[in-house]
Amino acid sequence: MHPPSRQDYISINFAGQGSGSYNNSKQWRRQSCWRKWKQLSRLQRSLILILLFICGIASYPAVTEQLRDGDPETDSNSVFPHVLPEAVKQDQPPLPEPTSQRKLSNRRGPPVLQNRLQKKENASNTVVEDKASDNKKEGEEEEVISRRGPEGPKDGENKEGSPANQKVQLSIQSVANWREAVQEAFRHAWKGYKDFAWGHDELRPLSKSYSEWFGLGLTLIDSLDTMWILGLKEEFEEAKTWVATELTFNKNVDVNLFESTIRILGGLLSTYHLTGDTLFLDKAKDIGSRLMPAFNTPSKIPYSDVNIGKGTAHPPRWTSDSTVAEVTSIQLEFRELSRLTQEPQYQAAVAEVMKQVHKLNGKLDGLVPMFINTNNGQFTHQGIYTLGARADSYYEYLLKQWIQGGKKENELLEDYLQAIEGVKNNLLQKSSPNGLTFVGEVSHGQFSPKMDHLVCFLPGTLALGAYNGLPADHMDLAKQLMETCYQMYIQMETGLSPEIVHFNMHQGSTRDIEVKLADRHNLLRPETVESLFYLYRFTKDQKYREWGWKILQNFNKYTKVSSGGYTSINNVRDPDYPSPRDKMESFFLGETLKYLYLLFSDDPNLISLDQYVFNTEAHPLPIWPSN
Ligand code: DMJ
Repeated sequence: MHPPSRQDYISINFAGQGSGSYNNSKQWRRQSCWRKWKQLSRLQRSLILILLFICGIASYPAVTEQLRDGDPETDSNSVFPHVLPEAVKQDQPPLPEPTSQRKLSNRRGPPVLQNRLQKKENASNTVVEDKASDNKKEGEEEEVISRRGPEGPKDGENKEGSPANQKVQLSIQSVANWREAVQEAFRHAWKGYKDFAWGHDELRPLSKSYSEWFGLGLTLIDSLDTMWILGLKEEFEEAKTWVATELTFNKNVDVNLFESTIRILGGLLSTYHLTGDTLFLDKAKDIGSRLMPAFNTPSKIPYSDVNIGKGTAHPPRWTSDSTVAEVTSIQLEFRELSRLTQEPQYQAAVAEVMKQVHKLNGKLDGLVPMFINTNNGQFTHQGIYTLGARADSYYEYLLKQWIQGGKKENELLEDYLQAIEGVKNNLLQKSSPNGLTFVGEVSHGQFSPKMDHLVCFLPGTLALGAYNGLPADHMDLAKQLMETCYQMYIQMETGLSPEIVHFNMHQGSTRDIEVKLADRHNLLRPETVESLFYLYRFTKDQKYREWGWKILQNFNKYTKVSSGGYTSINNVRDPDYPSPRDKMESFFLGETLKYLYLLFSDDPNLISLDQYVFNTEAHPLPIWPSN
């Protein structure tokens, strides 16, 4: 390639500006103005300069106002419609907005920054606005709440007395509005499911279709008890009719033992308990008995997959291993099925798994590897210890089985306590620069500062343990981890957490949380709002509700699809293009919205934690009465 000649340069420049003659005449005008300026006397020039200066000052507010408002054609809020057109029609603030609102919403930058700016600007009228907020509806609430509430710590601020730890006062009316907003969100999600995916497993809200996993109406069953708890009677009745008339498990389909246990068996059992309707118990017995072939293995550690029509089971094609979390997180459901049916085989099968895992070698201070072999019953692929994917709910179910059974099964408690010590000794670290407490992973003796969003179940589980008499420092740790999980949301540009984060630990880091490109998705997961629910129930600290409200607003802003439903997204770091994935997971209705509603509920008897224990899919099962 030859170097550009002067001629090339000029022609490129001209093309960019329109035409050569336009450029020449502009130059000519500039020269002629300069000549006239030079012909003026010094006094005349000074007077003109003073006048220009005064005009400049007078017009300053208008200029800055205009800059702040941004151009509605190019700012982030108007770009978004082209990305998620359906969502915007309904969910984005209509344009043009009143100036005061536009000032706030058009700014780019992380929500935490935007909120700080709002707070500063409105500090003087906070009290008046707070009172007014009591009568506001969902859309109006956002602005007011963000002025009052705690925000994520600025660098160096996540300590006692920091904004994140300030006491928050919420009016009864505000929280009632938040409950309504959750009901509204559920109805919206349900509308999409009903219109485009009725009776199928999952809604694909953008393509207005569905995807099938087991072909068992997964979202519908996962949602039953949520509708009951949220008081959505009409929707519940429609779904119940489908269960009564359409749902059959006599189908030649392979289902995953763990997923169908926690979502289908768990969902049916809890709906039976809440409603007393034996339809749900009958269906629970049917699916429960069809899942039992999974336990017919040489080791009695179950296979991952079962064909519920044929009564055969098998591991995945590529291995004879099962996932540790999967085989140890089906116990609450099968134990309850035995208690209700008085048929001991369900409880016996899952208790055998716990017994074997309790005795196994290969743990690190009570922490388990991720895989277990169905032939010899030994851990495999040893050396990786995580509280995230493939191990997470093992820890959750140790505690919850102990609670379910009336706190008598000491092996479960011992394993749980030892595992939490294992977490403290091996996985717990602080980030830099702000000292966020996080749970990393150990891989073959090496610590990795990686934390899955899935780990955010842990604050809630630790708090539940402390509430049930376990060491008080579990609650301290729960609070610290809760803060970290919230930061995983609020430090992202959309205010939604990615699937996985990495924490900085080296001195001189400028930010605590890093996200790899491949980890930027958000699947509408529940773990953080689940933990917020527990933390609020036990501490009554309103800040947890406010955090939940922020998260719900961000789900509404970036994942809601106007024709119905919510979608998982690919990129939580790009508010202009979050890149919808076109899938609404059943746990968004089964768990995320249920926990949000319970977080905002003022009635501690709405699923009392003295009477119920939630399975890992948020289906409440009764704590057994002591004999
Ligand atoms: C749910 O199916 C359950 O909460 C499970 O324990 C983990 N994964 C999803 C939600 O993220």
